[in-house]
Amino acid sequence: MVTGKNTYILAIISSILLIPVSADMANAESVPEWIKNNALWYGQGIISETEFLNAIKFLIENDIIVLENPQEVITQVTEAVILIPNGNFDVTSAGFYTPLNLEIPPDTIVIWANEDSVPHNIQSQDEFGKITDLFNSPPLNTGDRFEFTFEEEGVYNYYCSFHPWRVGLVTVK
Ligand SMILES: [Cu+2]
Repeated sequence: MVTGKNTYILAIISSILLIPVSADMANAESVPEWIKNNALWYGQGIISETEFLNAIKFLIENDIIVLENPQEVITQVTEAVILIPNGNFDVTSAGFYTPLNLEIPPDTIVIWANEDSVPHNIQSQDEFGKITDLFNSPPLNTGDRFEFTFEEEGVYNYYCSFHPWRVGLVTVK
């Protein structure tokens, strides 16, 4: 017969197992005997809920249950690449930035990669074509890269001051 308390223990253990844990968790031998007894005693009503939860706390504090660091997940950043393709310098060519309008979530690192045969730069500007100081790369030779992290939502314009007919967009949303 499953008592209320046993059901509660099962719920706690189930919820612990749903938390991403490292492979060390599988090593049941590292769970001290007194904790296994605590689970039994809790089920039998011999010890209190607080004492039982303290046993689980012990497992976490002693790295027997290893929780993934939630902070790492939250601050994880992604990268996106904008190619400056061959022929980009040529006003008559179709060598547009690829993609021409990059759409990304906040906190994405954008990397411009110069695959053209001549140097380019990347200069931020506003929607009217006026230079802003948000980002400004040095001249990028063939094979060079420049990166900038977009933290906030918005539409960001940029161009190349050597070839001012080349304009591109980064949309953060
Ligand atoms: Cu250029």
